[in-house]
Amino acid sequence: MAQHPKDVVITDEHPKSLLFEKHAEYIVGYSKKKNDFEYTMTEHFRMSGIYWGITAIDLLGQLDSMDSGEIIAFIKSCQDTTSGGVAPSLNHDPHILYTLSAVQILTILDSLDTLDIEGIVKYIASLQKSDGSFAGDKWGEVDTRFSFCAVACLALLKRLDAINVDKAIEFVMCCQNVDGGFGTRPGSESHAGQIYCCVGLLSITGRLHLVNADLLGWWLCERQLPSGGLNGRPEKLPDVCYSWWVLASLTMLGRLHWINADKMKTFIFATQDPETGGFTDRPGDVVDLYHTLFGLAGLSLLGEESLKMINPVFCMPQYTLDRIKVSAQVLST
Ligand code: GRG
Repeated sequence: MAQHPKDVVITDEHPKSLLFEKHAEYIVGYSKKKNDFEYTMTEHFRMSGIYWGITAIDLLGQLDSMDSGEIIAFIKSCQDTTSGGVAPSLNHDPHILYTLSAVQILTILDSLDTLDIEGIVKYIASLQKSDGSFAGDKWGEVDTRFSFCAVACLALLKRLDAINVDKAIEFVMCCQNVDGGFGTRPGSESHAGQIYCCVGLLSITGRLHLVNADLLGWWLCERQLPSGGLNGRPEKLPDVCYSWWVLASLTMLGRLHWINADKMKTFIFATQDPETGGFTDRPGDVVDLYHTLFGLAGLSLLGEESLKMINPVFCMPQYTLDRIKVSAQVLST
C-alpha cells in the first residue's frame, strides 16, 4: 500500500510497549540538569514545563521523586505582586497560560495557599474583554486558548463567579466553524488544539449541548492517519501531542471509541526513545517534556492500566480533581 504523503512509517525497530521506568528516569533527570543547554533554553516557558513534568510523573505514580519544596518556592517567586498573574520564570512577564500552569501544579501538590489567590482571580478577570474573549496578558493577544485558561483556572479555584461566564461561552461559540470545529478567533481555521480548549470550556461550564457532537466527532476521527497517529488538521503530519488534544476532545464528546485505539497505541509507543526515555512528536525525533506528558496522557485516556487516570478536561490526575471536588461535563457514549 502506498504511504500517505503526510504520514510516518512505523517499523519493527520502534518500541511496542510502554517503557514505564525509562520515562520516570527522564522526567526526574530533566529537573536536575539545570545547567543543560535544553534546560536553559526553555526558561521562557518553565512554568508549563514543570506542569508537564509533575503531571507526567504523577501519572506514573512517582510524584514523591520530585522536589516539591523547590517547585513551590519557585512558583511563589513567579507571582507578580502588582497584577496578581504568574510568570513562566523569574524576570518574565505574567501570562494567563503560566497562571493556569501554576494553579494546576499547586493543586496537584495540594499547596494552593502558596499563592495570593485573590490576586490571581483579579488578574484573570482583568483580561476579559467586552465580547467575552480573553487576552493572554497585558499585551492583548486574544485566543480561545486563553478563554480555556481563564475558565479552567477559575474552576480549579472555585471562583468562576469573578468573570462573565455567559459572555465567555458566547465568544467561544462565535469561533465555531461549519465543519463543527473551532479556531483561535471568529473565522479562524479549525485546529484540534483549539477544539480541545473550546470543548473544554463548554464542558466546565456545562454547555456541551451547544456542540454538534457527531459532526465534530467525525472531524476529530478523520485526524487519524494510516500509521495510527493523529494530526491537528487536514494535510498535516501526525504528532503525539494530538493524542491528547484529539482524544481528550473525543472523550468529552463521548466518542473516544470512534478512534482505532490499537493503532493509536502503536503510534504512541513508537514515539518513545528507548535510550533516553521520554516521548517525541514523531518516531525517531528528539524527546521533550511536552510530548512526554501528552503521550502518557493519551495512553491514560485509552485505559493503559499502569498509569493513573487522567481527567480529559483539566489534564490533571483524576484523583486530584476528586480530592478538591471539581468536575466537568462529559457526554455519554
Ligand atoms: C492544561 C493541557 C492544558 C492546556 C492549556 C495552551 C492550551 C491550554 C492549549 C493549547 C492548545 C493548542 C493550540 C495545541 C496545539 C499545539 C500545537 C502542536 C501547535 C502547532 O500548530 P501548527 O499549526 O502544527 O504549527 P501542525 O501540527 O498543525 O503542523
